[in-house]
Amino acid sequence: MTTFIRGGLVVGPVSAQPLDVLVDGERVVALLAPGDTSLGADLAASADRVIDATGKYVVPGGVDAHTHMELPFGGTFASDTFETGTVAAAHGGTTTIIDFAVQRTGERVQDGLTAWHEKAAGQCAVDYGFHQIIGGVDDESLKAMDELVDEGITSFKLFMAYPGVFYSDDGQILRAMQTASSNGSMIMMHAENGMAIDVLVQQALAQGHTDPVYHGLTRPWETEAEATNRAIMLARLTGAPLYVVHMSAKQAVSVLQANKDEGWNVFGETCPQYLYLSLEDQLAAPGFEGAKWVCSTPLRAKAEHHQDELWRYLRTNDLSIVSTDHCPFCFKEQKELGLGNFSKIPNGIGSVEHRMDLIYQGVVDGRISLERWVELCSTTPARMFGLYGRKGDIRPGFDADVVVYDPAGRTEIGLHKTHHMNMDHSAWEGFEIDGHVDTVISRGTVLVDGGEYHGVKGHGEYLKRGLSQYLI
Ligand code: DUC
Ligand code: ZN
Ligand code: ZN
Repeated sequence: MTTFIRGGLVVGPVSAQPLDVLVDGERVVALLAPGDTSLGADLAASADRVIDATGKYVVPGGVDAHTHMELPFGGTFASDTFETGTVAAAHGGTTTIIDFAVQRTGERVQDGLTAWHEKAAGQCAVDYGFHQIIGGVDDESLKAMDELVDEGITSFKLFMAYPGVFYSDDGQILRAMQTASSNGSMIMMHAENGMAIDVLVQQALAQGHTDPVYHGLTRPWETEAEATNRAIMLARLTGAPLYVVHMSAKQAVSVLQANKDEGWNVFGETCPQYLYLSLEDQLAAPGFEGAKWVCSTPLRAKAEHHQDELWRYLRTNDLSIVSTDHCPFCFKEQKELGLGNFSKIPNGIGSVEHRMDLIYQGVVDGRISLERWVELCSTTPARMFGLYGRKGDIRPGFDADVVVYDPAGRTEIGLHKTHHMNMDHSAWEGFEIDGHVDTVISRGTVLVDGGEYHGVKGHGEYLKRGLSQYLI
């Protein structure tokens, strides 16, 4: 089966060029300048399928390096399964996800990983890999880290937050980093000072402050900046590469920037919610409505001016990646677990469907270039997590994961508009994007065309990842 995508502007991380793309089976086989007849006089006539991309961008499928399908959290589970979440991802032009397998405290790492394989196998619309959450650092889990690298799981998430749940203390973090340093893997860090936050939470509740906005007020930027600095210092001590997830505080990124500038392998990710949503406009919404936007790190105050700085850090590559931290919960019966006590609201926002659009809006708004959009959403996540060569670019030999994006189109986000995530609300209700995902191709198979879904359950394959291809 050959596919010929003609007439579009092929956008990569460094250039945007008018090129035709020839796909054979699951792979890209050639990029051809318009009029190039070296592979045949009329490829449009000989190809099995022709996609006309005239006036459109042809971009590598999105790589969302941070999702949580079915994550157990706060007495419930994230509401998207691998099936529903990857269908939603496909609609939004994301053709690869990297989800977090979970070792709960007291559980064996390998058992947690096996459970994740069982949840995902045969269910996914798009390709998927795993990071591993280490919920209990001990001799056995450190040994498992070495074994997992051989199984294509080359990054491990630790938590400085959530004492009693996923939390690791500094000694445990140091030991895990030493292991990562010796086996070449990446430590991913949830950098918030969980011990300090827990005290602030208890004090707020004791004063009768139960509304969702207190989730943000009890996790001030200092708790993120302090933990980020501590994580970086421990990484420097051990030589482990460090990737700080879901960064929302400009002060935390500033610490990261200083250490990057010194040449350390420390990297940062932010998420669409921190670029567009705020404590005042969403988290402090009347009544219990703000629960929809309870996530950690929290949405920050507009008054503190984080968003412009985060966009700037995306431009300067002090932040390297935009992922979603997709962790959806329904309002009814899930977010409502925290009625009368904000600390019981399950943490998370669903965005896997909207990342490519939301960050493209940054191109329209003049905040980032077209090439940087591709680099942040596809190329760097692929390189950071050992998938480059297959994912993250449109080049001969790469998987034919391609999105035809229409800059003249429009996307209205909302529960009754564009919404395939398994949630009873959209955190992005009312957002409008000056662009549109037209066609989505995964390994040569058309998943979405003109809004119509053609994918099949189980098309998505497990990706055994290599070590990071982004280290200095
Ligand atoms: N943050 C969230 O918002 N949800 C899941 C876990 C996390 O760290
Ligand atoms: Zn986290
Ligand atoms: Zn997360």
